[in-house]
Amino acid sequence: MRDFKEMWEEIGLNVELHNQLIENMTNLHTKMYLSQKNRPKSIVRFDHSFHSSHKERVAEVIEYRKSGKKSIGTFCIYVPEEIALAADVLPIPLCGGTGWSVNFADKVLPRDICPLIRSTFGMAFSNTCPYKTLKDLAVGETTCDAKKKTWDLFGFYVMEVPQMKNPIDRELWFEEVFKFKEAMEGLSGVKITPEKLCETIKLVNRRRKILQRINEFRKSPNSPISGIDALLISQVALNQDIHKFIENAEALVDELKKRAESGISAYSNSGKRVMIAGSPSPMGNAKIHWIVESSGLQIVADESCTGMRYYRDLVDENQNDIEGMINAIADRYFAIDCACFSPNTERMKNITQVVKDYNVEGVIQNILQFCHGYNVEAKVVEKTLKGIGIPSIKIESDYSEEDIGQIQIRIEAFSELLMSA
Ligand code: BJ8
Repeated sequence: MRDFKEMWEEIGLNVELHNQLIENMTNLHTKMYLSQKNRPKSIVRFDHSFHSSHKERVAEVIEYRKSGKKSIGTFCIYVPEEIALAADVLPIPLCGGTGWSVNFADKVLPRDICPLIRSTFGMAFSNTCPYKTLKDLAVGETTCDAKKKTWDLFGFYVMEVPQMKNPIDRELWFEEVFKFKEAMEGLSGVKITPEKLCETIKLVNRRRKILQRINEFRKSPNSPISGIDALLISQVALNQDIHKFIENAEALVDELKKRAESGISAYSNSGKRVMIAGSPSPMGNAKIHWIVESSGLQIVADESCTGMRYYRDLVDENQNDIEGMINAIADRYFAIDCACFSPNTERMKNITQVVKDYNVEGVIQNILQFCHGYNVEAKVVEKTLKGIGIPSIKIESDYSEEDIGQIQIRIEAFSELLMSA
């Protein structure tokens, strides 16, 4: 097995602290993922990708950059990957999901902001994020207040995401996407051609389509894949080399097809079908998914940016010139229904549709602590669900393990309520 110590030292990591982080991630993976009884065999490819995110994947990024190619760090699914890739710029998602790193952020950021931001910057400040020095530009966006003020602090490039969905907002967004294209060309010195952009639009769509196919299986009464494993796949999708991910995901689809035909379920119980909705769960965070499924419920849909919000919509592939393509990209990203939009009626329509399509019997709103957008919007989600006869529960939590017991009690009570409904 390759020893990565030298590589970590070369990119400036604090190897001692980084070893602690790796140990923490390994323990989490063993406890939450490997403890499942009936996983598809090809899921080991994704287990491997989880572990390689600070090892082989880092080596790949270093290799990529050796030829002078550029990379950017991103924190949100509003950053159009197609455009970066078309300029030969590699996007690397940097959202932190580990509770281990949150306290390291406290020397610069307030404690009462969401754990996703604290974890991300905690890794950066403790020199345990391998991608900290492997990017030429950090690309932030004006979604929530905590994020946009943090980008200011560090002087990041910022895309202005409008907060409403009127025609004037769509115009602003198109300009932002166009400016981003110019920024990527400026960074890499590579002019984006219609041919190249068309190619990367199709490539990123392929990743979304394969995620759609994997998640289609969850509509079955005997889902061949668990909700926590579906989360793992989504997390890996954003981290792994896109071609490798598609190859691994295709192998998984073949296996899921066979399992579905033979009626092999990932679950040994017949728990109620639930959806997780709300804040994202970046790699390293699977706490709520794990509690929910180990309490006997089946997560059949995930309405978050580490779920269907990432793969639901595709970019139109039928445009011939750059302007048409940028417009198509802008439209696709403008359809994202993040809670930073007000009003967010699209999200309510989408949730209602998913409940129907996936035969969802109950919804768990997973709200990261201090994520005011999703937290306040939870009332509207609850009302929407009530209107269609679907019970829901809101869980507000961070990345720590302290509240696991308390959440377990609430989820078990919710499960009983669904059983008696
Ligand atoms: S499109 S959800 S990835 S902004 S959890 S940092 S919102 S306080 S991550 Fe997000 Fe883009 Fe929206 Fe998705 Fe703020 Fe909430 Fe923290 Fe968040």
